[in-house]
Amino acid sequence: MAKDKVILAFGSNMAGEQGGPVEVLEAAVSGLQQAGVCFLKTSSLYITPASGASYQDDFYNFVACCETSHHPEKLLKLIKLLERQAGRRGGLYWGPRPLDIDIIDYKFRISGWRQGVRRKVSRADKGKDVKAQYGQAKISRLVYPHNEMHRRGFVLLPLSEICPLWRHPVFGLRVGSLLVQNCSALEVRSIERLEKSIKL
Ligand code: PH2
Ligand code: MG
Ligand code: MG
Repeated sequence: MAKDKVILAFGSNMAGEQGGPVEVLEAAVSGLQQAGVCFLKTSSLYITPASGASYQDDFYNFVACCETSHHPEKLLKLIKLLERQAGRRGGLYWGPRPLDIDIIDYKFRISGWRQGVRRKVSRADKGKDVKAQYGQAKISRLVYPHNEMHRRGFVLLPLSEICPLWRHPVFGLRVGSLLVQNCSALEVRSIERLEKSIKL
């Protein structure tokens, strides 16, 4: 993947100001486009069981590869505005939400990951224990690559559809390897790909 691309992941599992989840997601895309974010590729829509707190409705998820000249802070501000406009309020951590937009990758750069705990690893260990090479991302508002995306089938599967060659900037692993290493077959099988994508 070229280095000036930005990857965004979208999710919705409840109705919002613009209608049902699909309408909310479409409004978010058009809000980003109006603010100068160019959509190069979008994945299919996926229906995914809610991970984390399972009592809630399934999510509609998709991933997009975009181009933007906005700085990360500006992009995040725009995302938060669109989430609020969709009707999202504080609410439960990992609770149902009309709109969630996560910055998965910002121009292949690394931010918010604790480099201080990076340790020397022997050649034999390389690629095995990623945490030994790079500390887990700290909790901060602006972290990229997203600090949990490498474990999430509902991000990795759509991403593998549109950017199969994408490599995680911290772990150096391709999206397909992350899927195989970190997601169970059961989880992957529970994800349903729809034959449609979000209208651009
Ligand atoms: N987002 C979460 C928590 N759990 N599960 C699915 N399937 N899809 C999501 O987008 C999602 C989730 C936190 O943002
Ligand atoms: Mg999220
Ligand atoms: Mg989010």
